[in-house]
Amino acid sequence: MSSTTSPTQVDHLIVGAGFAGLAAAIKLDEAGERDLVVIEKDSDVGGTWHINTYPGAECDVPSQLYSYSFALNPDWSKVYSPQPEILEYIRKVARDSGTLDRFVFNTAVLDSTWDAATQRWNVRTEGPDGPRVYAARTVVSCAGGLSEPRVPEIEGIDSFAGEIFHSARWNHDVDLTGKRIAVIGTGASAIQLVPELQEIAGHVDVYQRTPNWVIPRNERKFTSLEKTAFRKVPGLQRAARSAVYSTLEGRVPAFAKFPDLLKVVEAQGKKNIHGAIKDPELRAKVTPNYRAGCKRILISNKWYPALAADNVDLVTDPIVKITANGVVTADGTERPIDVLVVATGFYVTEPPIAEHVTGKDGRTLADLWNEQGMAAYKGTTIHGFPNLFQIVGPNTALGHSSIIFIIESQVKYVVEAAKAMRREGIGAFEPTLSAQDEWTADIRQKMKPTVWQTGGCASWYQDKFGNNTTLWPGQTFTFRQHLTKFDLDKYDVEPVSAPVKKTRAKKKVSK
Ligand code: N01
Repeated sequence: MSSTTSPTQVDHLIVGAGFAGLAAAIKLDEAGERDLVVIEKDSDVGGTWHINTYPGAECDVPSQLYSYSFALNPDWSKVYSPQPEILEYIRKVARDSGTLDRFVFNTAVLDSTWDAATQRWNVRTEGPDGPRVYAARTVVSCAGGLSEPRVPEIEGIDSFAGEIFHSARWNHDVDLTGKRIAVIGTGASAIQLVPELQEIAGHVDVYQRTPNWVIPRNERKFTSLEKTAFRKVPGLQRAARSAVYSTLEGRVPAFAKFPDLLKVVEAQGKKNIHGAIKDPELRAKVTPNYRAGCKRILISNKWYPALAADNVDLVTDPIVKITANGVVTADGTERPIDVLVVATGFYVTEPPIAEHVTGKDGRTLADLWNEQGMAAYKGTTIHGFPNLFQIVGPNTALGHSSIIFIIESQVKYVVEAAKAMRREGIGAFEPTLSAQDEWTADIRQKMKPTVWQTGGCASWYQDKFGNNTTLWPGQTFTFRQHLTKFDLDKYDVEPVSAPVKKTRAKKKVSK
């Protein structure tokens, strides 16, 4: 279809086919909201778990909880699942859901513009069949907070003559055996991939700007008896999931109100360092000088042993430039390399996608958020951007538990909103500015005593104004309580201006 033909009318356009987009499709479909399309820029479902294929990629949240509540999986091989297993899980849930016929792959959203006259979003896409326009009653943005790789702006990085790639865009065509490799970054991705590289590379230089607290990973395989019991004993797996949930929630008071309690984590981190590293200089280099939890607490049994290996150097002198052949640090040393891996994270607080979303007064989301930082009512809806839902929007990410709990909470809110639109004959809704401002002010207040604000580190949780616009500053069940009902009294609402297709609820996908 060419862009000159009339737009495809659709009730709900979901952008992204990761955990969030798939949950939105399944739950809207179950509620009878069948007229939906999921646009995905990649070739498959899975989102971050489809894209992040770097060696050693695994989840750092136990899979009993890092999975949908409506699709428990008794077959997880171990406590923390590897990326291929999580991807296969998402694929299976997608196949079983009966919604895949409405997924459009290899298609990018170019821009989305609110049209007040039709009470629809005009969403331009580009896919294998060329450009297309959808006119959608609602847009559910599930593009992910960690999807746009951030490549560091280091002088000369474009002049590097060897292979260079980001951890989230791994180039599997490059044979790394025996190579001299530099890895920039020591975050969650780097601590997983460096031990894998150490085993095969000739030499690895790890460039660390700030050390992280890394505690042991209590990993183990599930026995076949456990898997059978999860499958056969009613309620057992749900009880196991609840136990993981409660353990992780039990940590919230330390993060949110009493950061000094996190000294316990620091003791675990120091023990982890001392167990693997003998060299006092290296021990000092990897020991953080801020409160644990201020940056994400990482878990690994392999990171420190890898740093202590003979073929690995941890470089803490700042990088000043990159040449055709290597990396130059402030002390003037140039370390030659064949391959440069940038494990430098993502655009989180200034998501590039916001530049392509234009609200009702003609301003983009990026214009708005550049001025005042990211903000959304309940992390989900935005004043001036009617009928738009942000899944994993501002202040919904977690430092302690499974984001899938948050995703399911937000998706419930989307479904409740869709029902309200039909029940009340609503054509357009947006949160009132006062509701959104009150919500944001409350978050800022709650954020003040948290370790993310007081812990003495710089982190990507904070935006350029110094506000933590990324994390939810409390218990996840509180977040869920806030989103159980679609609270119409907090919204400016317009009646529907054109007839809307009928719906019929269908049987739930659940096990
Ligand atoms: O990215 P990061 P990530 N020069 O932003 C450094 C999730 N995740 O991809 O700390 C030199 O954490 C930067 O240094 P500093 C998880 O939510 C989950 O590792 O800013 N260094 C840091 O060391 C995680 O939090 C899993 O001083 C530069 C690193 O690069 C999120 O993804 C696994 C630099 C970036 O670390 C992001 O993790 C993996 C520069 N110019 C990831 N710029 C699970 O297991 C940046 N750095 C579920």
